[in-house]
Amino acid sequence: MSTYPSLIHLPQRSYRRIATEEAFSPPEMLDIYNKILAKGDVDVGFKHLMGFYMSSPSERAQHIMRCLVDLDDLRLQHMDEAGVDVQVIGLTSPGVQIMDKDTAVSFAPVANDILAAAMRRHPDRLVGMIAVAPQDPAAAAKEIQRGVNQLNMHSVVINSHTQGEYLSDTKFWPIFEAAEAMDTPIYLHPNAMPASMIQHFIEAGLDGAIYGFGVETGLHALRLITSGVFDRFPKLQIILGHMGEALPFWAYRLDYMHAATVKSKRYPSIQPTKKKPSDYLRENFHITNSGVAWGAALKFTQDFMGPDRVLYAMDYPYQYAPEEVAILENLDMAPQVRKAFFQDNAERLFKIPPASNAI
Ligand code: 1DF
Ligand code: MN
Repeated sequence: MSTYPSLIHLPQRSYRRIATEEAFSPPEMLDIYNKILAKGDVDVGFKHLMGFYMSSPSERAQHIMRCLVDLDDLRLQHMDEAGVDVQVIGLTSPGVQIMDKDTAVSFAPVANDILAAAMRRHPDRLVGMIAVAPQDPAAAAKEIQRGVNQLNMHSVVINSHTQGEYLSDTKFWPIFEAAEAMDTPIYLHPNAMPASMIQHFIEAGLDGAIYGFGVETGLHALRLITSGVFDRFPKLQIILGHMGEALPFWAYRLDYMHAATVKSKRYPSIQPTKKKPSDYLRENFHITNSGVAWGAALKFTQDFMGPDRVLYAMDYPYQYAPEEVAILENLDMAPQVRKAFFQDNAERLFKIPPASNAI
């Protein structure tokens, strides 16, 4: 672990730091993963992702596995040491999406119940996202309703594609219908690339969080935009991590080439949409800085999205880098924008109540 500037040197805070893309895995899920990994025909991306973390003797892998399964002392200790007051937690990638349909549908509620119990043990520190099995869109829609009504969760996590299938396919749209009706944003979190895409990335060692994740999740978000999801569900909100998987930087060219592609009737899959791609990015997305503690990129993203749509995230435990909190705190940022980034936007989007010890 690196040494990091002491948080003691930071200015007094009048706001909570809420980290919004934090991960956990129930040990029960790792048991299911072990069974999947033991089979002969295991998905190549899954093998290179969780297959690595669950078997590597490296310090990084061992640390991550220890942190993932803990929802109590170790996690709270790391939060305290990094100055993170609240974690918004999702089922780690690929969650249930790598499982067969029946296992996925039955395990998603189990994982959600485990997370809800941890929220009750640490009500001021942990906030849960609802895991769903897209393999059964109707069951996923029901689990969103149960998560809101019974588990006090107000957001959904989906780890990008489900065995090579994308949510742009209308068969998945009951999930969006439920999310829009229940006012639950969907965190579209990365997954290992599908087998049809991953080989050229693996041969260069670039398939994971280093680059492949961003390419694949950015593609997924664009597929939602170009397939007309947001014309059908105008209030739906998608959250993207990793500074929007670079999409704000693409926005100008996306608008130009989308218009050109539509006009030339080049592909039946690109039909006219009511708005420009950049309009949907600004109106139907929120972006977190997970994994990117870089002032220039954050300022650009706040400028593009507006400061009310950009949120803080650490990406614990995959990027447990406490020094990045100090880097972000020391950026030149207006006080109300800093408070929106660390606290207000997350409280609004995830419906997080004030701390119980607040005056
Ligand atoms: C990694 C990164 C793995 C993230 C993840 O899930 C993950 C990684 C297995 O570094 O290998 O969610 N991440 O969000 O950046
Ligand atoms: Mn993550």
